[in-house]
Amino acid sequence: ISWTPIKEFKEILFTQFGSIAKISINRPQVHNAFTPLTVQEMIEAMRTCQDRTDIGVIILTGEGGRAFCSGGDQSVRGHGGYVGEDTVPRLNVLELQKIIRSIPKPVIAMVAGWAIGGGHVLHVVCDLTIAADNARFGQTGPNVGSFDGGFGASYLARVVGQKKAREIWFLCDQYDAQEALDMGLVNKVVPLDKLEETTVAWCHKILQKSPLALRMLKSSFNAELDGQAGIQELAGNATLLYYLSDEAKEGRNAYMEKRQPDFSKFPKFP
Ligand code: 2NE
Repeated sequence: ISWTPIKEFKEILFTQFGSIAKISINRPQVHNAFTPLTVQEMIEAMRTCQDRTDIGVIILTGEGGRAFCSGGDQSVRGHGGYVGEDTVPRLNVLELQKIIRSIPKPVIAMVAGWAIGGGHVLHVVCDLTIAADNARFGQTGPNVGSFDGGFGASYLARVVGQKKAREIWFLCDQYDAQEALDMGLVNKVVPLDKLEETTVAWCHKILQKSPLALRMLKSSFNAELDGQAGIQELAGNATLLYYLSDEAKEGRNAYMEKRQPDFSKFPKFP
């Protein structure tokens, strides 16, 4: 598979293959732990994927085959957050989680090796996870003086159930790919050398589907769980669909033509 660069970044690779975008953390020397800059770059890449109408599906992964992501880089964790060049402590990975969840295109976590701590939460918030047989999953927060009580706790519990989610956080054990599959934490496990091929094949299947149907489904899955923010997403999609209709266009045209709108010809559906 020949990936073409979309934009050069310092701590991630951002490439595409047809309508598939790949965002890959490029810090294999620390098992792809993220800094504020890594996260800022991933946010920018996600926003680009959202805006580009030729991109239909996004793969999130890590370089090197030994780790997806090992969470926040503890060497830059300061007083109140992770500190970048601007010396401001941040937890901007929470912003990235929200974008992954709300971007109206499927996001697939492609996990080889470690998905640990905040890196584990990143795969949890992706729509789908395909794991290599060398993948290992877990949270470490209570070991290293951290926790993620947002999606990292509540959405994890929706995925694997309350008892298992509490076990994952309270014991900080590590789980292999088969255990992750058994608890519904991942969608598929494949040999490491088949990981990218399989993920791309899933992407191509998805790309054959109706993009609006996928968009509506993603926001529908979110709506039940995400309160008013979830309803806003689903309702935004309803507005998008309404704007495509002649009925909505009559309202806009009448306003622009400084006349009363004539909605009489539009059916009052049962
Ligand atoms: C992932 C794990 C279990 C792998 O162990 P192993 O033995 O295979 O590798 P090793 O030797 O620990 O790691 C290789 C190098 O990567 C660095 C290590 O320090 C080591 O560096 P050198 O000794 O070779 O110089 N490295 C790995 N993870 C790192 C990290 N997160 N930050 C900085 N350097 C890291 C093992 O490496 C491990 O347990 N890593 C730490 C996982 C962790 O606790 N992550 C943070 C959780 S908190 C979080 O992510 C978070 C949150 O809870 C809430 C909001 C935002 C973030």
